[in-house]
Amino acid sequence: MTDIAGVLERELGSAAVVGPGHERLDDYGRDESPLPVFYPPACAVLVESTEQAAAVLRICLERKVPVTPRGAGSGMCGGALPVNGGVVLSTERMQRIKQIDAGDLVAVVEPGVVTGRLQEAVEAEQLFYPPDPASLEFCSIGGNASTNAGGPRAFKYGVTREYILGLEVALMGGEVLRCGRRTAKGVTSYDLVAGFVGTEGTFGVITELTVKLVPLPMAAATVLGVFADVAAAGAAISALLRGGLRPRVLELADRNSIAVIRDKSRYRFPANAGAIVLLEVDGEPEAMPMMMEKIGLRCDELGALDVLAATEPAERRSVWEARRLISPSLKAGYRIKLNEDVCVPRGRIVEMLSRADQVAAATGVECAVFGHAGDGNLHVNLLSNADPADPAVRAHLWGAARQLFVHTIELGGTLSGEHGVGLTKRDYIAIEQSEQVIEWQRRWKAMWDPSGLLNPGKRLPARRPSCSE
Ligand code: 2HG
Ligand code: ZN
Repeated sequence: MTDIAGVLERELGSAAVVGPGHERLDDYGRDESPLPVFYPPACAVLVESTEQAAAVLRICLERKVPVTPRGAGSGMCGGALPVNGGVVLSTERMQRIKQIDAGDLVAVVEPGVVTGRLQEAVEAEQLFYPPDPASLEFCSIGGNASTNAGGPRAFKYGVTREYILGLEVALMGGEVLRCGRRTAKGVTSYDLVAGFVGTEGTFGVITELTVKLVPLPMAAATVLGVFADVAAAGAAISALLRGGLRPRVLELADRNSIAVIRDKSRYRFPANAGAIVLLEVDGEPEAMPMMMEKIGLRCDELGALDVLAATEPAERRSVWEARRLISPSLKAGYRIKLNEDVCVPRGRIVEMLSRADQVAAATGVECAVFGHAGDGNLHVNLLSNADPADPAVRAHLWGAARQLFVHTIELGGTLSGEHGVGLTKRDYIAIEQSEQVIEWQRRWKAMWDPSGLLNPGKRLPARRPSCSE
């Protein structure tokens, strides 16, 4: 067996390699996946340049060692886990913002830049990078591109894919490819960039990104509508969507999600709060009061128990802090948090909420639902305090997830709106996609990675798909 850590240390220097015996090595065998899983790598390499990333991919191919790219490790589907061991190639040290160009409305960045830091840097120049995954304080832009991350503001501004204009990618074997453009429009090539965005590091390792920026909205305001239950909130969301309102955010959280943030929020939720709808608008400062009043009145008409309108930055920040705390608070409150992020067509949101209820009732699994309801993208969290190591417990929860997936597909939806497939959804993909579609994806993957050594075991089921864990 190759001493791959030793080889990489000789080529790249020991500072770059987290090898056997290093206290941090185990960290690279975990991520934020729902049911705790651990796949120890032989070593992790913390590259600092494109050349180093390319060298790792060359050496791994020469030595036939699997290599798994990793950003900040905030992924929730095991996409960055080295399931076959080998090398983890981490871009966490590639943190340079190389350029922010207000004239061209682009930024050029390295993949390890934390998304929230990029946002602060561009906002200081009156520019805006809209994608806002809930983990924006620690996730990185390379990981966001690799998973095509979403976030609340995707409702108005779209997901990460819409902001990636150009990429530099290190390919298996060490070739470096620059593709895409810096222009607002461009149709001269097949869309190679789209091929790397959202493919979870299975085609190549992103080493530089040219991202699109937009002008910073001059003002924003947040409205929180409190409803008696999730059915009332869902109906309100559908009515708001049909009424032509165009907030930048349209989120929902149910009773169990409110329960975990109730004590952490500055806003005192009414005792009978069964669901909340969170809306945010942006635009000219003068337009804010009128827009907020309109939304507030509409929420009242739709049966809201209470409406909070927040314009002050501190007040808005506290609403958002509470929203972003839902996921970590559920994680802290339960031994198992199996979080799915199904997405249905907008017209089926109310039905999907009731299907989630049905799954909870049929399986007896506790459930919290929140997320980007305006996009039809619901984080259905299946929760349990049973022993996560017990195979029967895991099978029961995955059985509930499977039911949820089947309901989602019946409603014309998709298994993941933003978190990805990685490892955890790989064996359920056949519920959504035909064998023909899966087979074409296998061929596409084989074009970029004929050796099958780059992020193996992800996204695509084995040739005979099985739909159990
Ligand atoms: C969010 O929107 C994240 O808060 C996490 O996508 C979702 O934990 C979850 O289910
Ligand atoms: Zn989300």
